[in-house]
Amino acid sequence: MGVMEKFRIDGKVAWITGAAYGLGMAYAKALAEAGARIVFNCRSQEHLDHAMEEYKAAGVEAYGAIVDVTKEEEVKKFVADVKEKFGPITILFNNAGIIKRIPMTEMSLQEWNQVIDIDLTGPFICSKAVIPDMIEQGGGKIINACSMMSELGRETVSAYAAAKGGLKMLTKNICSEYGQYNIQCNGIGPGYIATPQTAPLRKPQEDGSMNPFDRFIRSKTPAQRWGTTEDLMGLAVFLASPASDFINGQIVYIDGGILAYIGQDPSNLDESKFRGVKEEENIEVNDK
Ligand code: NAP
Ligand code: GCO
Repeated sequence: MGVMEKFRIDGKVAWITGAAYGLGMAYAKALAEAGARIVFNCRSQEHLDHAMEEYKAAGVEAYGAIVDVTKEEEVKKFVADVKEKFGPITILFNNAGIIKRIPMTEMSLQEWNQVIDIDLTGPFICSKAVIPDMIEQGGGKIINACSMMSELGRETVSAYAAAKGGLKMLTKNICSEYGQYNIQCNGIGPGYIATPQTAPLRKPQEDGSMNPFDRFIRSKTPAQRWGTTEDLMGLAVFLASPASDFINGQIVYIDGGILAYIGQDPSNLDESKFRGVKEEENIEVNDK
C-alpha cells in the first residue's frame, strides 16, 4: 500500500457525534473526503435541518438523526439503524460536548451533572454501543474530543475540565482493554478553536475593543491566532485511518503551541493586527 493510501477510509462507516456544526462538521467533511460514509447526530431538529443543507452543499452524503448521546436506548437504536442501512460503524468520533462557564461554588449539581453526562458519559455510552461490531469486523477507530482542559484547569470550567480529564483516561482505558481486537482509541486535543462554543470568548467589548480573553489566548499562542476548523481536519483523517494503526491511547494536541509556551504579556499584542477576523457562523449553541 502506498503511503498516501494509508490515509484513505473508503467504504468505512464513520459516526461523528454532535456534527451539526462546529468541529464535528469539519471532522465529518474531512472523513467524507477521505472516503468514509458519514453518519451523525445532534439534539435539535433545527440544527439537523441546517446541517443537512450544509452537507449537501459541500457534496457530502450524510445521514443524520436526533439522538442525545446521554440516552443509551436512543444511541443503541441509532447504531442498529445505521448498521441496517449502511453497515457496521467502525469509526466513532466522540465529538459531542458542551461547556458551562460558571464559578464552581456557584455551579449547581444539575449543571455539573449535565456537563459530565454529555462530555464523559456520552463517549462511554457511544463507545460501548459500537465496540462489539468493531470486534466482529476485525478492528476499528475511536477518537475522543479531548481538550487542553484534559491537561490544564482554568477559572469557571471545573465540570468541563473534570470531564475532559476523565475522557483522557477513558481513551487510555479503551486502548488498554480493546487494543487486542485491533481497536485504536486516541484523543484529539484542540487548543482554542473558533467555533460557536468559543464565540463568547472572542466577542468584542461594548466599545469595540478586543475581548480580554481573546487577547489572553493570542498572547499564549505562538502564532497569535485562534485555530480554525480547517486546522483540525488533517489530524482527524490521520487518527481515523490505517496511517495511525500503531498509535493507541494517545492524546494528540493541536493547539498552535499553547501547551509548550509560557506566553507573553497580553499588553504587548498589537490589536490592529487582529481587527476584522472572520467569525464562525454564530449558531445558537444549545447547552441546555
Ligand atoms: P459546538 O460548536 O458547541 O458543537 C457541539 C455539537 O455537539 C453540536 O452539534 C451540538 O448539537 C452537539 N451536542 C451537544 N450536546 C449533545 C448531546 N447531548 N447529544 C448529541 N449532540 C450534542 O462545540 P465545538 O466547539 O464544535 O466542540 C466540539 C467538541 O470539541 C466538544 O466536545 C468540545 O468540548 C471539544 N473542543 C472544542 C474546542 C474549541 O475550542 N472549540 C477545543 C477543544 C475541544 P445540538 O446542540 O443540536 O445538540
Ligand atoms: C474555555 C474554552 C476551552 C475550549 C477548549 C480548549 O472556556 O476555556 O471553551 O475549554 O473549548 O476546550 O481546549
